[in-house]
Amino acid sequence: MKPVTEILPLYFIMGSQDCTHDPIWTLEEAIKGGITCFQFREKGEHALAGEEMEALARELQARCKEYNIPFIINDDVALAQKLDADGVHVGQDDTPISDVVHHFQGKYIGLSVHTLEEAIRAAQDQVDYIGVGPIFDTSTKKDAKKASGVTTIQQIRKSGMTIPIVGIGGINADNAKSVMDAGAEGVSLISAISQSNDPSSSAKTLRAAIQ
Ligand code: TPS
Repeated sequence: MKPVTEILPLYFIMGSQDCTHDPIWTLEEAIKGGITCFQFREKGEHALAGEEMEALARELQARCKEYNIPFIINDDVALAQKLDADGVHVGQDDTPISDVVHHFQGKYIGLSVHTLEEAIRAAQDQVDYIGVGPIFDTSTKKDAKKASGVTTIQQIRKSGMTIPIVGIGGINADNAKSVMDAGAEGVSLISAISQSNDPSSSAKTLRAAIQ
């Protein structure tokens, strides 16, 4: 397993509902452009379910394996176990984090946090990394909280915590650097790549922006 900080720099998240083009093509292009991690998040309106969802997950996982990119599953703990995914990412209202930590020893475990207090609890619960956001306004997650800018990341770092952080929410090539400068190990994003007509070049531009 790669050290967690190595997989965080350009963390791409996507489900079929987020894609302008074919999801498998989109992921392959994103990998070629230099993403460092992938999270499968099939959620919301137009999301696939059941066998169709699982078939897509397996296809995407195979692409990740081919290129040695960690394959993380959002929220669906049962699917993560069934597919032996490399990790799981959960939100504050999903499966209790202590259960996830217990069942996924040796896998990457991520948790979404919105505040310094939630970050402190996440570190106590021994999650491997936190997704802090939304940093900027996002139209991708329908129930997203209010954008906080990079303030929460700065507060977490000011408090002395060293837990690995990815910023998320409305991140693009123009604002990615500000997230890194605030103290994050990486940026996590959906639409900046999933809605691109050239996901490879979008990923490349993002990589350059965070160097
Ligand atoms: C690593 N989350 C917060 S904002 C957002 C999502 C999915 C939408 C971003 O879309 N951190 C991690 N994974 C998660 N699933 C979340 C947080 C939750 P866009 O980049 O299009 O604004």
